[in-house]
Amino acid sequence: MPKRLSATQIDQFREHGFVSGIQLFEPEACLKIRDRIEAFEAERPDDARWAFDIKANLLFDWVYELGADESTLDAVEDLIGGNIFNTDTVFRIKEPGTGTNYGWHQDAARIQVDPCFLICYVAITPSTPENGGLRVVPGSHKDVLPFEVVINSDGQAKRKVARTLDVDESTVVDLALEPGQATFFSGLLVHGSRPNRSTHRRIAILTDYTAAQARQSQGQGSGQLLRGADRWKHIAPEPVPTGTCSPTDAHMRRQILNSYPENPLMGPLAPDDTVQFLDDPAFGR
Ligand SMILES: O=C(O)CCC(=O)C(=O)O
Repeated sequence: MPKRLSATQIDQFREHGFVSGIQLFEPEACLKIRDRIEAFEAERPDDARWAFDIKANLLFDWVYELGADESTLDAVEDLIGGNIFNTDTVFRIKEPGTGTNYGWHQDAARIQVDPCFLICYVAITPSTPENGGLRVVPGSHKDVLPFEVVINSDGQAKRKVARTLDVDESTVVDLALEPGQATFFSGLLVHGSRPNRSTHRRIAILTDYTAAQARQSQGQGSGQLLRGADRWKHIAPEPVPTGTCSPTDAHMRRQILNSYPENPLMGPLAPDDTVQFLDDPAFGR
């Protein structure tokens, strides 16, 4: 018996690679989340850039808790089974009138994960076609599609990313969400989003949920086991943060990213590459 989703929603995820409009949090809870985000930005403006990016779930106790929400995990369990890791949470904030956008991509293009992880995109503010909400290509999750690797220059943290080639724009679907609603989509679904042309911030939080038995095609991933058990040991265990971006948490995140540098977001390491991620420059390496 599914725990949270209907059989139709589960079928839709399998067939089309996504299911959207799942209410995970109440709008009031989203206002509190937004307050926390904005309080951190006000107190530590220089840190928000790196702390809200890769594995923010290792830096903020409340981000960890959000990802571990039981009702969210019930939906995740319906889609990937009951042994669940959080392998990455990121904030994706688009300021009004800025160019930040995400070209067409499959997160699992450069490093494949078998079985593939799913991504939960939760809208903290409304997420609409006008403010650069999520857009997807239904049914594109069944294979890795041809892509090129580029250094992105579209307003995000600079890193190598895969960009899917030859997307047929006539097949694209815009997914509008109200605060607290989520889209669950396969890490292989082609998706992207355009700049925010509205007069308000667009805030979304994205979490990758990975089944404990999953293996990466290259390198070893790491994650926080949120539900069930891990008898496979393919994914290295990560600790839970103790504060809100304390020096201890920041140091722990750096150690994890240096120890397990190859993951779907950071991509494979070429022999002459050095590990690259945004961090507090004051720490050194
Ligand atoms: O926030 C968005 O609109 C999409 C983000 C995304 O696709 C990504 O971070 O890989």
